[in-house]
Amino acid sequence: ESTRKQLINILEKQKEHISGQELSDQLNISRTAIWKHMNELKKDGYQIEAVQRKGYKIISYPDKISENTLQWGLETSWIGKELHHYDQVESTQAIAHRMAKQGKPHGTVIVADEQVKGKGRMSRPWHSPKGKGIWMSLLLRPELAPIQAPQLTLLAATVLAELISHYSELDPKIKWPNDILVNHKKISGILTEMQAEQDQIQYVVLGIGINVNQEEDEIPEEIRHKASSLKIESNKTWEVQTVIQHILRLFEQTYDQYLDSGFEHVKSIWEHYGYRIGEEVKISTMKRSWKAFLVGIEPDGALLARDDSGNEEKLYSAEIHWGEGGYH
Ligand code: BTX
Repeated sequence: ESTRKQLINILEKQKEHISGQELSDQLNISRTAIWKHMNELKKDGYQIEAVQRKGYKIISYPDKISENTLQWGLETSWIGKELHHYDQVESTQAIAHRMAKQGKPHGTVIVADEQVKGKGRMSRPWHSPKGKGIWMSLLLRPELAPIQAPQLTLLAATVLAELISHYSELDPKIKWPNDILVNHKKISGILTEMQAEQDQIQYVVLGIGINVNQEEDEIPEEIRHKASSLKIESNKTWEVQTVIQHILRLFEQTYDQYLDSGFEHVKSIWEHYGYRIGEEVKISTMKRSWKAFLVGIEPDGALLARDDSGNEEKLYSAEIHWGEGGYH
């Protein structure tokens, strides 16, 4: 761990001021070195109070996100070790693909404050206003077969649902395959893109978009009936940087566990949060229209449904009438 990171850790835990001498003892560096670190921290937006004979105390944290601030306090072992932050990009997906081709490592993270061409699935647009959300792509190089790729998307959705559930009173749901809904409205979407050969994934770019601090009038009018933000739903402002760090940590942990022990665990968490799982919905495909009981998900990412006569069917892209609320 870097001295800088240790220094921040100590300061964070401290309720009162801590003296330069004590810091230099704990970190085993000179007081001049402490002083230099303090100046660096101030430059990066930390407000630090220095009181004579008492010492230092953090008054406020930087609100401007940077590669440094994202990496300090990031408790991961492989994800985000290489991390790139941009003020404005077209899409973090495009950057991640470029970096993948340049050979950047598994676990590389791309974060932007704003996307001007954020994209959803099937070339739909993804609204990504400046500083209001998390617009992030993860570059992964899993040793998995291409047919397992959908599991990574489902895994990412469980990570987001778990976090929202842990850090708020909200009741997040995962709408198959991978939208996160709160109160029937979409607050997050996941876009997984893959480069693969016959039987081996070369790389996956996993894009995560989360509406964090938008107010109602900052959601485009045409989607306001079906989209929302963490702030709108929870009535509090979320610290984007901290949320990113939590996501990366929990993603790493869940991913490692998944590689170790398989999909079962992810599947059960997914089904726990699954929107309308265990309920009846209407489904219409080209062939027929029917009432389906949603059973759960399958290892290949399909949604498993059962009809009135007990026949089970795997759905991949059926038109599902989710009913109720704004979301259709
Ligand atoms: P999706 O195709 O499920 O959702 C796109 C649809 O959602 C749009 O057609 C629109 O109706 C609605 N929508 C657009 N913007 C928002 C928003 N901010 N909140 C809620 N609903 C919205 C979901 O695709 C996948 C989104 C992935 C976004 C990430 S951000 C980082 C990475 N970079 C990038 O360009 N995309 C991914």
